[in-house]
Amino acid sequence: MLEKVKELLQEVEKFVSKSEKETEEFRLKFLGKKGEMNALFAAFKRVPNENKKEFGEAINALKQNAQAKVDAFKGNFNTENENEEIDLSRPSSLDNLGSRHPISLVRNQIVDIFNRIGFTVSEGPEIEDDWHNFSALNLPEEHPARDMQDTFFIQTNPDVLLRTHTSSAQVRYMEGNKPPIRTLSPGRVYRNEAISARAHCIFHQVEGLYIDENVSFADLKQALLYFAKEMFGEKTKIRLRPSYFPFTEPSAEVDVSCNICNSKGCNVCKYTGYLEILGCGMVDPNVLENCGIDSKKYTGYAFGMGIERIAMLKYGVKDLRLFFENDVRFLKQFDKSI
Ligand code: 2NM
Repeated sequence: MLEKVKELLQEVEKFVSKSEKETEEFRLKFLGKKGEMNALFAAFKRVPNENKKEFGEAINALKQNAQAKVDAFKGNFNTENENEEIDLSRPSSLDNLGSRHPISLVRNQIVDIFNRIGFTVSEGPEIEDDWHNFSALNLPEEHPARDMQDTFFIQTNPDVLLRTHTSSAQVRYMEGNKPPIRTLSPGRVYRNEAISARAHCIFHQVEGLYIDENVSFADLKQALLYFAKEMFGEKTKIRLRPSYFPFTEPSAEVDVSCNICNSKGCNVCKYTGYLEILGCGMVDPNVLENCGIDSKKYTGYAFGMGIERIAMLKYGVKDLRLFFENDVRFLKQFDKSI
């Protein structure tokens, strides 16, 4: 008798259910009215007194284990598809796929375009020091960007700040690499600004840097024209206006032709036919020297753009705050491709 109980105990331990039907069959076999347990409890009465303790413990353990198995497997299977073969190699349902954030979509697109002409991505820390964010970039002591008004500093230490541009990553890249350099630094930047439809204290930039012998302003212009055509369409034209940045000389602001009105003038381009998309220039020799690059041998160009601004133009988004609120009704309108 005891042998039989031990065999059943082993059977219970080994049992793995593959369906709701198998679980029920198992339950009936052990715990059903005409099942093994009831038969064993009936047999218990005929067991000699001296064996009752051992036998009783064994059948109680068997019952508990059988019940535990039933509890573990019950309700684990979809009874509607009981007889269907399950194809484990089938791709899962795509119904609830999320979408990429528009800032990521535009950043990936910009990175892709510059990858094709030899630029590779180099990122840097968002928490920076004065040297990498300001001094190395030729920003004079009295420059307004250094002001508390514009930059988030760690209260107790003016040498710990949130980077105000991704150029700081490029300073780090120049310090650690020899020309030729072709690098692209996308990332989050911070400025102490009042939040509105057109400004935010946090936004995203992509900056590019190319350093080699004989790099010229014409090279810069050609690279930017290529970028504008890839980003906004083959017919796109660009226009450069003289400007000023502490880290480049000469410097320029770049406009692209408005493809909403074909440069005829509309309310998006404020009836100018052009939209400003980036700033650029030839890297100031002081910046090269600060980063350990011989400015007599090498020249370079650099450019920087705001990803939000390009995303607003590309998708017709009127309020920058939408990019930071993560309202799914906004986000689900964008590309589902990965
Ligand atoms: C801009 C405009 C002009 C720039 C300069 C550098 C560096 F690190 F090489 F000096 N990176 N990016 C740059 C130049 C950025 O953004 C509007």
